[in-house]
Order: sequence, then structure tokens, then C-alpha cells
Amino acid sequence: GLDVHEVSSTIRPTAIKEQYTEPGSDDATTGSEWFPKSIYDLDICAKRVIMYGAGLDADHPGFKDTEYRQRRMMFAELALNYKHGEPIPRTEYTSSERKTWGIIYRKLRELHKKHACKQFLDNFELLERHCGYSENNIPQLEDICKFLKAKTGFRVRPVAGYLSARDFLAGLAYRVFFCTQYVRHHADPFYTPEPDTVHELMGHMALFADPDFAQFSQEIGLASLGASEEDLKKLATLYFFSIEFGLSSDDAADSPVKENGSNHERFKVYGAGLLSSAGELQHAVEGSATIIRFDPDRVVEQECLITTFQSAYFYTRNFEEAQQKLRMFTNNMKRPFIVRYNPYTESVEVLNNS
Ligand code: HBI
Ligand code: FE
Repeated sequence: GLDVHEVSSTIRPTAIKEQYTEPGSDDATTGSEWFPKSIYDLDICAKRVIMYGAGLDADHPGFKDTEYRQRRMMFAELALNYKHGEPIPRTEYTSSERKTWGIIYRKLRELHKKHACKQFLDNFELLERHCGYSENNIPQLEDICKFLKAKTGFRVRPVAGYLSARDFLAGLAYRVFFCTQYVRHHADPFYTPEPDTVHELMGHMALFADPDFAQFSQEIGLASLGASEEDLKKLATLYFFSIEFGLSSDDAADSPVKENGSNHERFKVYGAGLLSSAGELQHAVEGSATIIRFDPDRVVEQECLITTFQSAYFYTRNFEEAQQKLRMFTNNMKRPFIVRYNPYTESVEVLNNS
């Protein structure tokens, strides 16, 4: 089994280690559940994978494919052994994996040009220029990590599979994105029941190179540290309907969109779940989907659907507006302490709030 109490003592200076609390029942300093206090603590979060290669569900396309399962175990091992600060091991992808990537790449790039927001498109071109993005090549996480670090301070680190919302959002507090490195099963290139590297690289990476988007992402993460279960669920939902399924529109109109969908052209997409799924992207902006203004109090009432298209999408004018609204919302969340991110030490200072 995995030992979640193991800390990466080889990398973290031991003198500093004493400052941090390790996962236990209750956190001594905050009285809440343990959360990472330093970017090194993300090594602990990364090990608490809920589902990966070994546990593929019966309805997963790769369930009966032993070769695929073995491949997934290799990626899982690689991610579970990774420690913050190390270079991310490069992988050679198989011709089958590269074929799957190529099919999706061609289709999505066509749709991106029609529907993605400008920041996404501009940064995607940079990924093509600097990180080996192309129809014929699956980019390496290490190259993307270096690029993002220079642009916004964001990093990626490999993860074996799905994490709890709490562990996953905690990464964002440190501008770290837990990123899968395996490719979905080749049986159905346009379907995956879980995040895979195609979703991460085609959907998420470009916008982490945008400073406003990076800031927005980090603030969801910071609000999640030590949050109550109830608040955490709200933050996961806000993450879902912005970073995964968000739209933008220059149109300031507050009214819901006309039913015939004829004015959907005014929407540009920034959500990674949409930008990595040809089917749902077209459903959202070429169909007559319900698109509502992003208002956190309303958004948290919306159900996150996993196996079907969302029944509604939300838009803001830009990332700054999303940011402002998020901040107003999280300001009303009560924690018995204040967290302050220190960018010099890449750690979080926990201050008493009584
Ligand atoms: N874990 N690896 C991984 N990738 C995700 O995108 C992800 C996750 N865990 C939780 C999660 N997403 C969602 O709950 C978000 O709404 C937070
Ligand atoms: Fe995602």
C-alpha cells in the first residue's frame, strides 16, 4: 500500500522540515484537516490517488486489455516515484498512442480556431513553437513545465490518476497542476472516462501561460486549503464550471441567451473540458445549450455531470471578472485561520484568525 505519511526528506532540507505538520488525524495548528504547507508537501498529495492503472473499472475501454493495463502501471509507477524539484522523466510514446493523439489533435485544432478564446490560441501557438506540440508528436511534460514556469510560475507534475478534489485543488495553491501522462485507450479516441494527457495537454496547458488565468487558478487553490467539506465542494464546482467548462463573452448583457442558439457565436471558450472534447465543444457553442452568466452563488447550485454533457455552461466577460466574483465569494467563506502564500519560499503561512 501507499504510505501517505512518507515525506520527501531527500529533497526538502531537514532543518526546514520541522516547520511543517505531516498528515495525521487533525492538524495541530489549524484544527482542520491536514493540507500542504509547502510545495514539497505536494509529494504527499500526489500519492493519494483514488483510481489508476491497477483499478480500471469494468466499463473502462482498457479494462480487458492487458497490454494497456501494463502501460498504465508503468505510468503510475513513474508518477508515484516523482518528487518535487526533479526533472520529469521523458517517455517514448507507442505508435498507437501517437496515432490516437494525432486524430484528436487534427480535429481539435480546427475547432479551437473557431471557438477558443484569444489567450488560449496565442499560447497554444507558443506551445507549438517551444514545446514540441504537433499532430505527429506528443509533447513532454518537462518541456511544458519549463515553459509555464517562465511564463507565469506555473508547473506541472505527473500524477498517476484521479485525486480527491481536496488534493487536486491544493496543487493549484502552489501553481502546480497535477498532470496525467498516459494516453486514453485507442478503442475510442474521442472518449475517455478520466483525465488523460490528451485532455491535459490539449485542454489545460495553454491557459496556465496566461497571467490572469494563472492567478484565478491559484486563488481557487488557496481558498481550498483547510476548507470545510461544504466549502470544498463549492470550490470544486466553481473550478468545474470555469477552468473545465467556462466560456467568455465580450457582450456585457446580463440576460440569458436566446433559445435558438443563433447568438452563440459571441461566446469564446476557455474551459479545458470543452477545448479537449470535440463533441461537447460543438454541443456548447454550435448547438442550443443553456449558457448563463457566471455568478458563484448560482454556479455552486449546478450539478457537475461526469458521463454526459453539462446541462448548463457559465460565462464571464474575461478572467478578471471571474477573478473578482470568485474573490467576493471566497471572502465569505469562514476558516478559523488565514493562509498567506509566500512566493519566495513557495510555502503557505498559516495565521490565527481569532
Ligand atoms: N484529479 N488527476 C486529477 N485530475 C483532475 O482533473 C481532477 C482530479 N481530482 C478532482 C477533480 N479533478 C475535480 O473534482 C475538480 O472539480 C476539482
Ligand atoms: Fe481537466
